[in-house]
Amino acid sequence: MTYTTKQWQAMDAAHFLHPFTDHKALAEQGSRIITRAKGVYLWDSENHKILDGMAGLWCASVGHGHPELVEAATKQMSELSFYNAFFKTATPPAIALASRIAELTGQRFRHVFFACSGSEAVDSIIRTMRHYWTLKGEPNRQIIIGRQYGYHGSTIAGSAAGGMEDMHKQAGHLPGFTHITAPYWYGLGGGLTPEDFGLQAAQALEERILELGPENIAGFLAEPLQGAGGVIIPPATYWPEIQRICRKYDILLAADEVICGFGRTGRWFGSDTFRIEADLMSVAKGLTSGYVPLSAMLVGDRVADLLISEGGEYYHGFTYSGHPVSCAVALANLDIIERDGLVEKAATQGEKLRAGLRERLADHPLVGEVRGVGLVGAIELTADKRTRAFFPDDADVGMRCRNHCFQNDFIMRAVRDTMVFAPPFIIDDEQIEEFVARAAHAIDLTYAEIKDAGLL
Ligand code: PXG
Repeated sequence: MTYTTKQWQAMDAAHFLHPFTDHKALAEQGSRIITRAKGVYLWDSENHKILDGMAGLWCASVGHGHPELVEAATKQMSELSFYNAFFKTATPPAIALASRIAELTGQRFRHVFFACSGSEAVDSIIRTMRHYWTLKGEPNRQIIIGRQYGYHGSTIAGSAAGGMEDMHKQAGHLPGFTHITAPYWYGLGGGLTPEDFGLQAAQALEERILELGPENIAGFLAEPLQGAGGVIIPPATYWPEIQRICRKYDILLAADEVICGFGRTGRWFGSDTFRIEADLMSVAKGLTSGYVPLSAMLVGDRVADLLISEGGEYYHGFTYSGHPVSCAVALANLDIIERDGLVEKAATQGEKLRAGLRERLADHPLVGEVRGVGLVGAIELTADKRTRAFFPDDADVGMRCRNHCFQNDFIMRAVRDTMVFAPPFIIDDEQIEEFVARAAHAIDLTYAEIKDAGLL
């Protein structure tokens, strides 16, 4: 198909409804048409080479265009492109991947249920938690506790579990969900030390449990670090206290590892990095590096044993649960991550990236903090470094910075005024220097623009 950029943009505006997009505004501007990618770079229809600081959308861990993943998909498609797992059948890639994932978790999660998206994996967790308590003879335990700024997907249940107010307003409020504060020290910690604030944020869970009655709570669902909420990394005191509270009230704990899973934080799972002992986990993105859709709910023995021994038929599943092509790609992807030491690389390259950003930006008047773990991180843009003050919402400082990145062939995401990044694990030292230079340039341009606009 050889259309011009303008033709693509016109067709796009006429027919394609994008996720999380103001379509009227987009139609005025026109989409950027991304046509190919290799390693850490994307190219658009005008042949601009763009540094992808978001690994697609937190997913392309092994980089774009890896020939081994193309080969794995091609091979599996020619051998068996699809068969389902509903009626006493299974395919080798799905079986092999389930056991491989169990192995990667050190057999802490020995059972795996496949779906296509992170949202579906989260939905599976919610219904599995509720089913577990019904089987235990405590059917009143229905409430799922999530968090402010939590993101668990965009299905009705996923958005209800997440803590994004704008989503709740459009999707409607489902009963059976409640949210506690986020462990966002930079934004909410005030004068407290991160340690004291972390404890306080965790104790909000205990308060909510007591308020609603532990006999009504199914579980607590949380990301090890909150990705889409702005790469909110909890203080060290947070997770141990959450763990203590879940144990005390016998609340199921589910770790949503859709972003953290498979190396993003420099360990295989965010649960390893933050020492979380969850009963269930959801994984997606990094499982296939985003080459094909695949997600999974990982079930620990406490839940799996009851589900299997007492549950009877499990009335849940998707046509593509355990899709053989997706599973074959995931197996090849995990092979690459292991063989090439990419989990360790995420840790070492992440350190270099943060060091580079701090060296370049620590004294920048617009930068309040650079934080991260492994290859996921954030740069806070601030109106006042000393007080960590935010700009007014309508100043759109984060969006201005995102636009400067984009116009200069570099991708970072803006969450409020927090710039977030999550590049592929294969990013090399030279590309890290390029990343730092491009980020600094975009922040300089943003600073000049908001000074001109009288916002500083
Ligand atoms: N849980 C977490 C922790 C996620 O980050 C989902 C569930 C849902 O996954 P699916 O595959 O249903 O999208 C996610 C997805 C962003 C952004 O802009 C983040 C996600 C998705 C889209 C955009 O940061 N995370």
